[in-house]
Amino acid sequence: MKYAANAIGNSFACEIVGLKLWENVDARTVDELRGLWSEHGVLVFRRQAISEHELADFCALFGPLELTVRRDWASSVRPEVGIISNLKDGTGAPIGGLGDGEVYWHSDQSYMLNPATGAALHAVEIAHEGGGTRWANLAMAYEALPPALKSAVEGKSGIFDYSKRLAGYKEADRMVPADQKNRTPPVTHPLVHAHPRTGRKSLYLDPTTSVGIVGMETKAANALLDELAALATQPRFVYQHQWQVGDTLLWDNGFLLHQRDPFPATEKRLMKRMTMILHKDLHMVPEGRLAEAA
Ligand SMILES: O=C(O)CCC(=O)C(=O)O
Repeated sequence: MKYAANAIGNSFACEIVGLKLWENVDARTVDELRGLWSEHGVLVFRRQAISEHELADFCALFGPLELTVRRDWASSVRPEVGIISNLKDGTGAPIGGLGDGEVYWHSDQSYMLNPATGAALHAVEIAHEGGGTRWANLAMAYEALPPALKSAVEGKSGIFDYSKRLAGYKEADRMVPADQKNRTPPVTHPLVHAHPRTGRKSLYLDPTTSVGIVGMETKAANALLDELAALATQPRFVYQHQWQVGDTLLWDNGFLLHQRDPFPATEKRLMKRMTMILHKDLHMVPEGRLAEAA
């Protein structure tokens, strides 16, 4: 299929021009897109007028779709689609999750043993003030680490705990039921991992869930994790997306963090969100162990 892949400004993100996601995307193109996704981390497809089924079917070309953990955020049309919005229905109940607040730098599912690392957002309604989303490239950050920091993280595993993220959430909207918490005991993932095909190395971090480093004293570990997160989210490693209605954006949580700015409650923002289980032989998927076994 014919399309162009253009770098967005000076950033690492890439815009794919010329594909209509509601048409059949052939296997060869999927393979090429997978390669571009692995290289760039963020792929942007603009002006996509697609239904939830078309969005879900496109995303499923890259890996099995995960049902959103928050069943109350799931679309009634296609349950794998999650609704991210501050809008309310006719009874005043939220139609989806995450409200209008800031969403701190994080990597989705870092607290899971086997995180589903593929993600997509499709913009249906956007905020005209605030509500911008940024991605930080942890492969670029790894490459730029001073040698002392590179050797400090080499061979180390971080400890990731969902309870930390929950403690940071202020809105009832973001609270997760106790049974979900019980299903997510602390896990470990290597702080450095490599792409299975290209060998490119990346950090794997999540400031909203990381609580330590295996075999390191907690205070020193957290100081190191804070230093790495501050370094990795410097503007030179960050792409800020300028949302337009119809944007469909894929990102890879295996080597990216993301963050969202708050926006005024008077704005109306509606995003459709997908999660894909990417295969570890094709993508950078962090290896997991239960923390108590580490
Ligand atoms: O609303 C956004 O732009 C980002 C939402 C987000 O952080 C997520 O879906 O994980």
